[in-house]
Amino acid sequence: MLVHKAAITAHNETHYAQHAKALAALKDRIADPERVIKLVQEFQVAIPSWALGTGGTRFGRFPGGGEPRSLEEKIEDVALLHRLNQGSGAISLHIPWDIPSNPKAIRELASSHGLRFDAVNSNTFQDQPGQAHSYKFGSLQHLNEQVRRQAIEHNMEVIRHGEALGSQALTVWLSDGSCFPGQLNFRKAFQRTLESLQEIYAALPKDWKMFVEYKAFEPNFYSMTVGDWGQSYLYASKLGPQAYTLVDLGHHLPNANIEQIVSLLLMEGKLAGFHFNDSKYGDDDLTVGSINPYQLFLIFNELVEGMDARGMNHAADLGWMIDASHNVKDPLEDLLQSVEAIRLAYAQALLVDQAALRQAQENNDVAAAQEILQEVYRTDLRPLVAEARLRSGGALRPLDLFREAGVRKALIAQRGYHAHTTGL
Ligand code: AOS
Ligand code: ZN
Ligand code: ZN
Repeated sequence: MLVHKAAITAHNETHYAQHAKALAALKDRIADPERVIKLVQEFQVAIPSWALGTGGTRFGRFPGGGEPRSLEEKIEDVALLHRLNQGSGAISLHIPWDIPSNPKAIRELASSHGLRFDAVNSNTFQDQPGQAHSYKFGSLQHLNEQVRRQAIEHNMEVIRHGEALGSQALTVWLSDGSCFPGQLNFRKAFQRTLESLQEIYAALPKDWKMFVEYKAFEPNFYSMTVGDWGQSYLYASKLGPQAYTLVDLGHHLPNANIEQIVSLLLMEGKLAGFHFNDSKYGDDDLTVGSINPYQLFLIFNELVEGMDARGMNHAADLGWMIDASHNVKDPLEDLLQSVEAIRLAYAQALLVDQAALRQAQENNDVAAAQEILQEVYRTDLRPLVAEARLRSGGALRPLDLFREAGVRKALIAQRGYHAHTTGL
């Protein structure tokens, strides 16, 4: 482990006085800070295995060195994040990028670092070497029964890998769709996809969930077969109680009201959880909270209000995952920023005065409603999130410590500058 407990203790001692002062001032201003600290401590965000290396655009990739070369090294990286922030206690794998050769050893390695496996992801959006049939014209929607069979069996194999690791959910993201008008019969494509998903659903263990992720565009630019939450919801409803809709924040048409989508899916008991990221134009997969942190807060406000209305456990009842790609930042620094942004938005939402908001809504007091939301959004709650980290054994300032400890330099020395991660 590149950052020892002693280094975290020393770092925390250096920053403690300043932190304690900021925390005390904040505690004077807000209601029940202890509750927020405890809930933030419990709130863990899964790191995607495919985001530990440099992503890139279609024009190039500029790696920063020391990327994880194996699943074991990916787990080491997530363990390091978790050690620093005590908020990244899970990892989400993508098959076949991360097939564990020895699942028992991988499971033990993860649990020795306090990590669990969140949803496993299937991949029928790329052709793998030696694959019998191509996904050029889709996978679960394909006209050819043999292509569909291959994609169905791949998903079943992903479930088996997930079971061996203790995962309890399968995320299906399909790139299926069409690039030109007339290319596809929408109704028949939907029907074929549904039938394929039904076969996969039938193979789900009883305590598993299926997450159906939608995306409005890309790689097909005319239609996507799971193109929006309505379509995903249709599949999930027809499939049954173990199927849910997964919201990736970057998968909407510009200016979509994501918080409203979240609220209604939650109301229907069909919200799976999230692929968190941020975006300006499309599926940019940027650091969470880097472009539109207010939207993130509004989403969390709906989540907290909606989960409480259904008596749900905030930490355990939905899938909290990041889906990002890092082009110019160090991936680990970027992920530390993302987890911080998510926990901050959660803490803000916990402090919304829901009773006052309800009253403002019932009185059509629009100005008061805005004030209630913005009062908490504009309060700097970072000391609360830092306190949650501190109490769990993490660092007061994870990003600073990551830099002070020279983690990237050490990773480059260990793994080499040209180490290339599997996946993106
Ligand atoms: C693709 O745009 C989706 O966000 C999927 O979740 C995908 O599996 C993931 O981004 C890895 O490429
Ligand atoms: Zn995603
Ligand atoms: Zn995406």
